[in-house]
Amino acid sequence: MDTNEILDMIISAEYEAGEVVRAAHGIITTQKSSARDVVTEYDKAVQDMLTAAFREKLPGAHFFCEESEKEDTLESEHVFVIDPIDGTANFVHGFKQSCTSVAYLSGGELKAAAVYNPNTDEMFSAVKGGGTFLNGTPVKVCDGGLGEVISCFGTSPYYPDCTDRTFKVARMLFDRSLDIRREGSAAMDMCSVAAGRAGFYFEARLSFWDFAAGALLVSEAGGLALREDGSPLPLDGSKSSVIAGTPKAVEEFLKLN
Ligand code: LIP
Repeated sequence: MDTNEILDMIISAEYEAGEVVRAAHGIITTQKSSARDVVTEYDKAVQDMLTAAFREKLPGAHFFCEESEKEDTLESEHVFVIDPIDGTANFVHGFKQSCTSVAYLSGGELKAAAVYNPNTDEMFSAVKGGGTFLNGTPVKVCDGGLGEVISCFGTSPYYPDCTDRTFKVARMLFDRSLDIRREGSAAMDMCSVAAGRAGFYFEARLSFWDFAAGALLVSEAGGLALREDGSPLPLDGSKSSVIAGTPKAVEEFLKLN
């Protein structure tokens, strides 16, 4: 399978998983690291659907998923980084801003990504070097710097040690941007940047499965996705801060911090 065929496989599996999410009811949560950090049967069901679909077509594939053991095989030929439901709190509480996020790596490099929001039927996709698409239509980041855009931010609610930093940045973004938004899904925030809806996004700490797909979608749409100090995002599975936005907005942010 070439990268485009692998992306088609990811997209098809995400559409199928979206049917499960749309039909969700009587959602039961199980606490993980805190009352804010929960998992549902739907997270696990979607993850199992995706891994089964990918294993069927690529038996030697490896997985780095939110709801299972993390593998240290990110340098393998076929690796799928999966957040089955990004924005779990939104999903549990009925906010229609959650998605399934899958990034495909080969040899340690991001090669393809697809993020699907079943609530809005929006499929964001990209292969490296091929641009970013929303439901098959090309999208690009918007123009302008912080003063001309909406900025998004995440609150890293699983990490209380990030709270002070988060709201210091959020206040700076509010002062310098047209307005701010906290959508509740890192992957959807990065899709908003890729589609030109938002011009900047910040989150102080995320897991690899939260940002892997969004990073490729933003960069293929002409934006930048980096650590908050401007260094490249890690692709080794480690957690990281994330900034993503138009080149001008990112440049402004880096000068301010
Ligand atoms: C969530 C992110 C969100 C972040 C949360 C959490 P989950 O992912 O999308 O932006 O603020 O801490 O990481 O846990 O819903 O997959």
